[in-house]
Amino acid sequence: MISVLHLSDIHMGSGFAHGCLNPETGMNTRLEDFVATLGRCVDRAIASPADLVLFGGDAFPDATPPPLVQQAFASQFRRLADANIPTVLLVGNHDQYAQGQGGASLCIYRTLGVPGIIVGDRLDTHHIQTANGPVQVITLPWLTPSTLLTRPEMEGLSMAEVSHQLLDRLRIALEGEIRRLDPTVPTILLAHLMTDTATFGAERFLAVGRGFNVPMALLARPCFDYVALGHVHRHQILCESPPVVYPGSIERVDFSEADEAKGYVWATVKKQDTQVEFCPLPVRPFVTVTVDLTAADDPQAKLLGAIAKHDLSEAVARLMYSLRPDQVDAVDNASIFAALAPAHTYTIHPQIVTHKSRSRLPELTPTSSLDPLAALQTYLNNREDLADLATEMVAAAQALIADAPCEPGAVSDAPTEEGDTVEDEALRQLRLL
Ligand SMILES: [Mn+2]
Repeated sequence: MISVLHLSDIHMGSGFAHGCLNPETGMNTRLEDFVATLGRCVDRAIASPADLVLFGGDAFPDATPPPLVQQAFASQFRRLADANIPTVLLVGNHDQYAQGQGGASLCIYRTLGVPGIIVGDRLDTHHIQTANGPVQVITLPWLTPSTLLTRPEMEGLSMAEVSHQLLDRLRIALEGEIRRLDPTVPTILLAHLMTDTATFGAERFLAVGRGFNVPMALLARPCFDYVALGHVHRHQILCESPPVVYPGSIERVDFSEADEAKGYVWATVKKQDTQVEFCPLPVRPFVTVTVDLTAADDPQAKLLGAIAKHDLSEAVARLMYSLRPDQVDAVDNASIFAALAPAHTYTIHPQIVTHKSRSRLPELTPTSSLDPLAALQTYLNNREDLADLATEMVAAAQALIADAPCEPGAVSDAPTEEGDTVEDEALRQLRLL
């Protein structure tokens, strides 16, 4: 039986806007949060101890983290190396350089030859000797079309055809690894990918079409005793036997993760009999206070009353309220600041509602089932100011969605910016395609 600590999606160095400068350390408090939380995972691995630590990818928000962030990350994983706990660092989409070529930020660990640390930047099988016996770990980093297909092979193909080809190649390559496995040794597949059955937040709905989804049938197979995944920030167990698990991100990366429990997975891996346990981490709460003052006789009292209903202590808070133009003077900012003071940090997003203002289009709610093109068209129909650009935008979007063999999902789990509407999100996705 091999004890495995499986964590993923650290994204260290993101969300600085949710923090503030700690005058004692000169560091952003959110970086300190992420380091402390990663530290808790490492503490557990050392204390129990774990026989193996698996990291499912996305160490940083991008492939070029600043030295301070790189160092904070390294100093935690160094503790595992010092404790002789073998560790596999998988490369996620955020860790790869822009075009998926030329390595990743994590490759420095292999270059330095850090003992016990393995970098998974390609499909490969690693035979690892742990304190409790041998284990085989197949690493499957984030795939881009260029990983498995050459440019001439992709020419003239639609996104869907590229995905199809990519899956075929993946299936063959994975089969090759599986055939060479030792059937008597426990086997783990460590992969950074999106499965066809994973649940995303509604804010990611419009990212479909970019996605390269790996079918569960390729993962949930008896040749694997544990399938350790990364990429999706919401913890979920997709299959019981063998366990196919996303531990989720270890910290809240943005407000869309406000209601998600954060943690890591403790797995006891045995041939055909692996048990998993989700271990929650005590992370900083994200709290949104939303209040509509437009019908209030006493807007100030209603606003303060709404804030008082929430426990803001040590939270990353945001206050979103709407009011009529004639109510602006009835709101006293100083007392709002005082009411929000228990929060770790807060932002205030007032919205003045006039008769002429556009409200959210009912057909563009996060749960609407419009495809991205129809959503764009609906949005443009309601934006007279964009009329001159509308035809061009739709044509560009059509060309991008239908033809471009671009990086699938390269931004699919990028944090959405706060206060964005679904429409803004749709536009941003299209620009990034
Ligand atoms: Mn990812």
